Amino acid sequence: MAISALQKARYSYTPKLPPALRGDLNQITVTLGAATQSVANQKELKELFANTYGAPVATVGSGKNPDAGKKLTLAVVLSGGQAPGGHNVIAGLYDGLKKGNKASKLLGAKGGPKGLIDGSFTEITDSFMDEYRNTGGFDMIGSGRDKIEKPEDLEKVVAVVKKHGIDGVVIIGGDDSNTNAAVLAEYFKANKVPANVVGCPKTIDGDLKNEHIETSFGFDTAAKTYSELIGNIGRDANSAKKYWHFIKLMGRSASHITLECGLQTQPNLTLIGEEVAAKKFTLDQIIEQVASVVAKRAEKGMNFGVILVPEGLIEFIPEVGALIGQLSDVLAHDHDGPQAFEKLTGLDAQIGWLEKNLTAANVAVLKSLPTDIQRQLFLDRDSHGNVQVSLIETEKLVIELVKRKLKTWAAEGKYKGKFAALSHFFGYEGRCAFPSNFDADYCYSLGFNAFVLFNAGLTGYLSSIKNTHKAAEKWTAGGVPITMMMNLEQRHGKPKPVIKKALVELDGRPFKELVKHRDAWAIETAYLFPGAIQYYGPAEVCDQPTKTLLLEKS
Ligand code: FBP
Repeated sequence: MAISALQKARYSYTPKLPPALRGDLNQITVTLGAATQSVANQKELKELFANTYGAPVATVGSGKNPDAGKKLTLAVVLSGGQAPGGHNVIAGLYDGLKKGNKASKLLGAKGGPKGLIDGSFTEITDSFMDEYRNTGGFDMIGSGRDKIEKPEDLEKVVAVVKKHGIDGVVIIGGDDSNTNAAVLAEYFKANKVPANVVGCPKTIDGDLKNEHIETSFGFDTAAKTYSELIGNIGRDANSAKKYWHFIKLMGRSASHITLECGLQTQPNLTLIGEEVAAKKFTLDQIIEQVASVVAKRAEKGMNFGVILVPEGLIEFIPEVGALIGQLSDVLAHDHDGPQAFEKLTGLDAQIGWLEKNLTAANVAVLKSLPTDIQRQLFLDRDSHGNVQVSLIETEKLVIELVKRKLKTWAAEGKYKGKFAALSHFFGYEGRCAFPSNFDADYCYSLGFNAFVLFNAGLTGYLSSIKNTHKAAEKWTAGGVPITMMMNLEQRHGKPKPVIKKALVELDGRPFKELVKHRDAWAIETAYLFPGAIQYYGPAEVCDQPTKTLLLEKS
């Protein structure tokens, strides 16, 4: 197989481990703290997770470990969207396992959770692993968005675990996938299946974080990849001086990526979904805000600029969020009827059906949106019941409505500029990049640490590496019980136990930093050009974590 020069060079990069995970495994031990509580709905969660609820936080440190050499068979699953560093989680896990006992085995579930349900595995060997060290993507074993949740699927997993003699399962996934990890851990315990489950926090969205999980892996590389592109666009805009660039960024509901990219590149406007929700901005108020920035720069002769739009913005606009919420409920409950929505052809028939099934207020909002956006709002929800915001062209919606607003202002003599807008969407471009040094090190550590947690007999835990805003020399390792991060949320119209999403906090330092500068950045041309991720060179260029992490932890 032909490989690029960088891929070849990255094969021999040695990821850094926290000091607690280095050296002799016989001297690495886990200590347990006090019992924990879930972040909300304690009573309900205690009942639902009767065997795993309330487990203590675990800390990895030095001490005698007589079980270090235990022979184990583990299965690893990549779940959900790609995030840079997934292969390194597998590498860390594999190296830990083989360091413990050469005869231990790691089975990779093919195509994500489905591979575990069907018992479809690839055994990971030295040569297979070496082809994927420090590379992006999830192509080593593949990923998927299937859930392990239905009783029949849980039973199938039990049969697979018994058949292959699996002692533990590592789920590498985001909030929904790790919710599944907690469900599986509970199911194993309740049914006396001698297999444990440990999760690793993955998602470019950055919304799986809390006191113990400082960041999800992939966020660092993805945000840096988009920032490179945004910086390049800013420079192009300032060179040509003729276009407004509207850039939608991935991140699902959370605006962490957009905020991070805003801080890294200083565009004219960085919209944050969570602010829109908190301040209950209507769609018209948002459009007014954007159009004002365009008009103010036009007064100074600058008919160009850069605006960042989080992909989840649409859900946070109160009137559109209410519409999406009711649409999701109505569509979730409407699979079989003879008049089912999905059987209707044509937008008019669909709107006609919705007029009978939605509130009048929601119908009015729906009708006020351009037809392309209406169609996109009807697209299938994902397997976890989330609307697929990456498929909704919010950046084009904003452009269209700003155009209308500027036309009105021009007719009233309030605006005399020229408005030529281009739209971009950066998402998939960043999910499979070569992991930055930060993600390469962080992921390898998460995987190695997952092995240590198994070795200590823990189940229902997420692997946790802390102090990540500092050099790896200062990183620490441990485990956090998944039930501790859970609450009940409405999914498919029913309450469901899930890991609580971490959205952008308006009193958090990263957002405050944006607020401090945004009036100046709106009018000035203050663009920064971060350039491409660097893998070799001085630490201040290659090993810096995100601004979000530095601001949150410093
Ligand atoms: P995860 O939550 O599974 O990590 O996925 C993140 C993400 O990249 C979101 O930012 C985006 O909205 C979604 O996946 C896109 O999903 P898909 O890959 O199915 O198109």
